[in-house]
Amino acid sequence: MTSPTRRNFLKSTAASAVVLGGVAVYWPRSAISSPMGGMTNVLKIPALETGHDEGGVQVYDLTMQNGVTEFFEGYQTPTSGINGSYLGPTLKVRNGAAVRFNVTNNLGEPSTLHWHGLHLPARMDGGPHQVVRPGKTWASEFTVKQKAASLWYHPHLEGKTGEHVWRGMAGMVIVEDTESDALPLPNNYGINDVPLVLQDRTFTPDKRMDYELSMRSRMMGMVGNIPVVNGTYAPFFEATTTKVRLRILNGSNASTYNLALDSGANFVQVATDGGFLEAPVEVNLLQLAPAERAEIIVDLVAGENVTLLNVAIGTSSSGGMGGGGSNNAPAFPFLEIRPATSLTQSAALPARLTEMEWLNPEDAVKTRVFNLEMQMGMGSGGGNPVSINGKVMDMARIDEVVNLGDTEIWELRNVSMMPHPFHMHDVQFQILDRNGRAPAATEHGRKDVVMVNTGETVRIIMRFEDYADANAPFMYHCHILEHEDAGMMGQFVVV
Ligand SMILES: [Cu+2]
Repeated sequence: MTSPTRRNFLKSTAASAVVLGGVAVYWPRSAISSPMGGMTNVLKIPALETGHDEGGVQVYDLTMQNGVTEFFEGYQTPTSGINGSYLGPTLKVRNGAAVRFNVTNNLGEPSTLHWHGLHLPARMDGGPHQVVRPGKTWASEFTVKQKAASLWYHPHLEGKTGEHVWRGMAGMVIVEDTESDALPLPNNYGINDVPLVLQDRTFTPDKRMDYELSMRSRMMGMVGNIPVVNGTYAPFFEATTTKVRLRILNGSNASTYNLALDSGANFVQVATDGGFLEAPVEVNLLQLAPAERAEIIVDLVAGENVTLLNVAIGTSSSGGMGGGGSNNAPAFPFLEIRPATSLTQSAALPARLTEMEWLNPEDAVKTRVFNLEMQMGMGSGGGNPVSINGKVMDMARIDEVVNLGDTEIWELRNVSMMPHPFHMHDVQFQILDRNGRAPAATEHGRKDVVMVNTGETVRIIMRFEDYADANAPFMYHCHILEHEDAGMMGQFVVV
């Protein structure tokens, strides 16, 4: 389905191209049509919620609710959000702070709210066991215990996560600490420190975004054909400083984005899923799988517009289905950045951002193997389309038991015909290697999602500190939400 588009780009004579890691990347400027004749809508910035103090606990009131959102002028699209009609506020928390998230469910149906990337007790995680019934409020209370990072939150109801996220329920979490306070990075929220929730949605002719799974989307995940950023269609952002920091979340259900600037210029990545890289990394292309985050710094020139694109990627070297098994989206613009004619000078980037404590494979007491599997022709055999180690998610089954304090290696083997973004709850991990090769600099940091490509074995290492509870499991799963909903998920407890 994507191959005709790719062929068109390959034939284009006006294409810019780079080769990165043996993969050719194209963004033919003339071929990218701006939606509806231009990027015409001001980028929405989610409200910043810093909570209020109740006896030393920072309290955040969050209400899951239904509403309508005007993506297209004159059309009221039914959606769901948190404290609003689509998406939710950005929650700012501090390392070391006691926090309480009061989650009220006004959806008229059960849901949950999961704190993706946060290190907390399993009972506070908002996973499929922490169902919030309609009309009820669930309090998630814990002490923030991790470094500065851009995290997020979204529903995690068994079998319904894809639909609930699709309707609009998601938001970002920003953790700050003394280290992030001290770094000379742009940190003026909404001005030069901008959250970008990247998503794609499919709209009907009357602009509803119905969640109806086809045979294809059951297998490949729900992929839309209209990009939205912070719930904004065809957005632009007016910048006033020479550097902007973009906190980017791939908030899609199933799409992998390959981000570049239309100028082909480099930008600087400063953070991965779980916080700062040790040092800034300069790139001109950044791949984000579903649920992955990155913070990047973009240099701007007064009066010169620059567009953040999703670019098309040629995957001729990849095995299986000629690369057609990937969910790489075709080329399109996400966001036009319009610098003012006069910009405030931003500080130079520091050479070092943080110090990582690198986990040593020799300290690992156990290696667990996770086979990521798909079965084609599910109609004939009646088997489940996706599984991990031959098993489909069972809420009543604990798959793995981990000992508190242990360092472990998890060996993720993709034996299926498409890439799977693997996510684990509880802790941030580090990538040891991909098929024996060291990870790229862009993912050499704290991670909670890792793309495992077809035929690839990715080894990750983590240490299980805190929060032992034999009766409350954490999840691990594919973050293509339709795979998760179909049971590509398992449970572990820390004891
Ligand atoms: Cu998957």
